Amino acid sequence: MAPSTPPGQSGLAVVRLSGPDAVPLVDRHFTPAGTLPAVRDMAGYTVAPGDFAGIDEVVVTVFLAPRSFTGEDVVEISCHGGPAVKRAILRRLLEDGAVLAEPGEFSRRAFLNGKIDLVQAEAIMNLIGSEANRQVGAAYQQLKGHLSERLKEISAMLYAEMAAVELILEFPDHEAHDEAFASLEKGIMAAASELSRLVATYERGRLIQEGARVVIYGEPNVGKSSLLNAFVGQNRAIVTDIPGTTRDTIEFHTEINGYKVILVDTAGVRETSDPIEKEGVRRSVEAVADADLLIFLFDSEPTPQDIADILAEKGKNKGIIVLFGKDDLRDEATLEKIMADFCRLDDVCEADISVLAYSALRAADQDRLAEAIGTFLERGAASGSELTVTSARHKLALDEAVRELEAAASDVRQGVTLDLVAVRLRVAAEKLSELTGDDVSESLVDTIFSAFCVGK
Ligand SMILES: Nc1nc2c(ncn2[C@@H]2O[C@H](COP(=O)(O)OP(=O)(O)O)[C@@H](O)[C@H]2O)c(=O)[nH]1
Ligand SMILES: [Mg+2]
Repeated sequence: MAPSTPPGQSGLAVVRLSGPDAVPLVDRHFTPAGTLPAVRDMAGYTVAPGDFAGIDEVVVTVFLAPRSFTGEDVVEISCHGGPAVKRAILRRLLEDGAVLAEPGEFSRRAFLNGKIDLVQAEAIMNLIGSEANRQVGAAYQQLKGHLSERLKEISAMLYAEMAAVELILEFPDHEAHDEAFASLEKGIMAAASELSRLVATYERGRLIQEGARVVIYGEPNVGKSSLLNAFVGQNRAIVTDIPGTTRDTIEFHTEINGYKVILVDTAGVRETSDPIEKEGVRRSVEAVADADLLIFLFDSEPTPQDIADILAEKGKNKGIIVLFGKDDLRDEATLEKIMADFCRLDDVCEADISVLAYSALRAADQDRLAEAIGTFLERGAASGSELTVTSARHKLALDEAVRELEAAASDVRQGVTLDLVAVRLRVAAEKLSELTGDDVSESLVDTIFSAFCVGK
């Protein structure tokens, strides 16, 4: 048993019970309205309003095993969401023998009872934790079982190749021997390339799941904190005209084009003897290293060193937006000259860097910057709702499976004994089972479900 809604006040709250005693437990405390049946007589998927132990007017929903989320009998009590109401109902049930659920226990039981696999259980957690639309989309794809299905198809390919190995081993003198080897290698490579395609989606999957880290970078006093504040819509970071005001990195979570974006304000990078500012500079450098997209902010013209820095970061596969800030202080001719000078540099043009004029005082500039960030995020996005790997755990397992298969194919090519090939195929298949949880250690299951919230 656990409250499935968050603590505090709300219109309604849900207390959920799962297990063979769920129905008799609630039955003992619930009086249905009018001529409605008692909980023990309710069919699965039915609801009844009534009185719970003289505490509150509630609505009880019954799900009977195996047709419930956990696969066990489940009863949900929707009560009014007052903290004292919830406490009283929970206490009454606890006194009557109900046990409080661990975090993720309902999902864990659903997994153990075969209602969902591990990928789907993790998808539920991601769905609950989603901050942006794309996260919801990717998690829901996985919850619906699309990733699990693809993995099952690929596993089936591997089992077919294992059978082919057995066949060759059993009939070594068969005349079509060479063909069998060629087809075996082709089959293994086909499975490997299917898996590689999934692995390749992780680059975007990570961006979707973890959010894009967009780091504002530049010298002290160019307007970095003002830019963050303009996005937040309030004075989140301290802004003064004293260089070196920002000593720490400040993060703000927002959503652009449905993507989770973590906007990071940094201390300006400069030589300093102040130990606090020094630490700030160190953190800025760290933030830059972790960035997916860097906003280089200038209030004047970039120097050759600045341009070298921009190109170096671009080379590390980061997106770059160059902003000529405090543009309200410039006249148009100056801006045109700066832009022209900057864009005339061949290396810069080739590097495909967005360049914008910006003022923290102009709302339209926020929109244009958001659009430029959005364009970066959409880069390489597949059209439609392509299946995406969003978990590092999944990516690692897939990587290992691919490595095993590539080694197996190369073994076949080089005529290494097929026993070894069979072992590699089995290891690869096990990696896939580890992903879905068909073949997984208890400690991994514990780790995964302990990250869940209570009541799910
Ligand atoms: N005119 C103008 N002043 C700005 C703009 N952005 C920041 N400032 C001013 O520049 C100074 C430094 O800003 P701040 O955001 O603290 O810069 P940081 O050190 O890069 O974080 C402050 O006095 C701000 O008011 C802008 O777009 N236009
Ligand atoms: Mg600042």
